[in-house]
Amino acid sequence: MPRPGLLAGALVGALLSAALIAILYLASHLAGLPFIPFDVFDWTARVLPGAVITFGIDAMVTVIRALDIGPTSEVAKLAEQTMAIAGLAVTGVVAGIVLFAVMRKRDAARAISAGLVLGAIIGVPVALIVLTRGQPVAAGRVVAALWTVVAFLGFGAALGWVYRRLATVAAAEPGAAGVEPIDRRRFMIRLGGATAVITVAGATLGKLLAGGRAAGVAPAEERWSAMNPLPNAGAQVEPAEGTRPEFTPLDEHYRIDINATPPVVDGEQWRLRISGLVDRPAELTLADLRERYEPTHQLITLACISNRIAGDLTSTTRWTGVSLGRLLQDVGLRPEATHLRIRSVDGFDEVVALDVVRADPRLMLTYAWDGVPLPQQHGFPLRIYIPDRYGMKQPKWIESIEAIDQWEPGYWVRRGWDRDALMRATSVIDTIAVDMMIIQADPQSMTVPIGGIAHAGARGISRVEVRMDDGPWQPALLREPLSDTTWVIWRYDWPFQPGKHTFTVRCFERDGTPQIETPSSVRPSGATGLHSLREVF
Ligand SMILES: Nc1nc2c(c(=O)[nH]1)N[C@H]1C(S)=C(S)[C@@H](COP(=O)(O)O)O[C@H]1N2
Ligand SMILES: [Mo]
Repeated sequence: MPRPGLLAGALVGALLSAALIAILYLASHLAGLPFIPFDVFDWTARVLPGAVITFGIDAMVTVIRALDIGPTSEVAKLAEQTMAIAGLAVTGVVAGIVLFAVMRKRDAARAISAGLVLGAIIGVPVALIVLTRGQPVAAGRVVAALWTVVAFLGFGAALGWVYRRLATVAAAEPGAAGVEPIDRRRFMIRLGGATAVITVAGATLGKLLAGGRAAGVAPAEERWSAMNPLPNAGAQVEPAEGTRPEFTPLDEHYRIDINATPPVVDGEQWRLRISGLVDRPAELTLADLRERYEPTHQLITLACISNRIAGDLTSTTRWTGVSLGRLLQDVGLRPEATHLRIRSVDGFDEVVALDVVRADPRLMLTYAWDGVPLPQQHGFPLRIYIPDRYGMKQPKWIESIEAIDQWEPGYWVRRGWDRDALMRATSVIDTIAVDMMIIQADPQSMTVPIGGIAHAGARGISRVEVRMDDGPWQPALLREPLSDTTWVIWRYDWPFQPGKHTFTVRCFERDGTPQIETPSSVRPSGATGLHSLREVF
């Protein structure tokens, strides 16, 4: 009587891990537990060498851009989540194969014990990951770790039980050839049906629960942008048709961070701890920050250092918060303090020099975007704004600030990225609005509006130029920007000429410094190079 084969083990492992994933998912929404595949994925991302992570992200962005399947940051998060879940599914398949292989030469009656051992071998390390992660867990981290062990023991026991059933079905009819395979098949079909029901029910229910309490963004009509004209409403230069929105709708702001799902912070429980080389360490509530200090507002274009030339990892909104310089007066910095170490609930951290803090009053601890509390995925309840730096220098979900007396590398700096991460000047062609061709006084001469953005952190843009093919650089019109820290919308009305043409754009900073034309990749200091678009007319 043949024992069930390794292929059967793989199949059973796959079915049971699908059910396990659905149960873990449901539990995460039902009981405030972490969704374990995401926790393991996030942990892996933190322990793998920076070069491997960068390579992975880079490959992912290349694929997303090549396939043109949607906003890079959203698709990338979805891809990460898929990888996380696939990782557990693969683990389940391997576990199935291993158990079925191990049991071949053993008494089938001991399959459940063997399954439990296997469950513990997977579950205990995973539980340790869950236990030691810094993320806040609503149900408590110990509960989450225990739940992890229980879930994997359950998985292992189920695997063992299925093995024993398959083996005994075979053993029950010794010699009765023809009976045994059908029974096995029937059992497998039933198992498939049962796991499918669990998987679909768990996933559907979990999804419903997730939707029910989505930590959404405040409704559009409550936002600052719905109630106020943009400060440049009277600007002379109109964007060319097809230029991106000058002010990014809140739900379209790009998102980049090291979490498969954003950390959930309870705003009531949360405190900002200020400690280290200060005279009066403090613990501030969100209400303290909002009420004790005059709010500062700033329209800001943020960009990710991983944004490629003409990429979509950059957005603009209105930030509101407390001047950090002002806040520090109240805690009384000791003379030895030279830097601030900022830590976030997701294990992210950065170190900012006090010279930088003192040099720019716009540097702020931010609690609102577009007039409403920070969206969960953008760092609720508190993030920092450091003018002129890429996003990697600007922690979201801040929990503590410690004054220290030396520089230390932050999260991405330790992983090989630029220690200052000053934003590069960049310019992009968003549109060549052929459909909007404008007929001039002389009907023979028509112009096509070409437009886009230019941005150089807080250094401003003084000039944008556009070139057709290898022709001379022509000046573009600049729209008055939303502020001195946002991108500038430019426009060039191109005298139409039929044929194939390549358009290239370049910009100059406020002080005349030209954008770097030599192409370089995003790592380690941000992309440089010019953006070109080719069009056939
Ligand atoms: N705590 C925390 N803060 C973080 C990150 C992170 O992973 N964790 N990512 C940084 C990076 S790389 C960028 S580009 C910006 C993006 O901010 P956004 O997602 O709100 O656009 O957040 C920064 N702050
Ligand atoms: Mo970033």
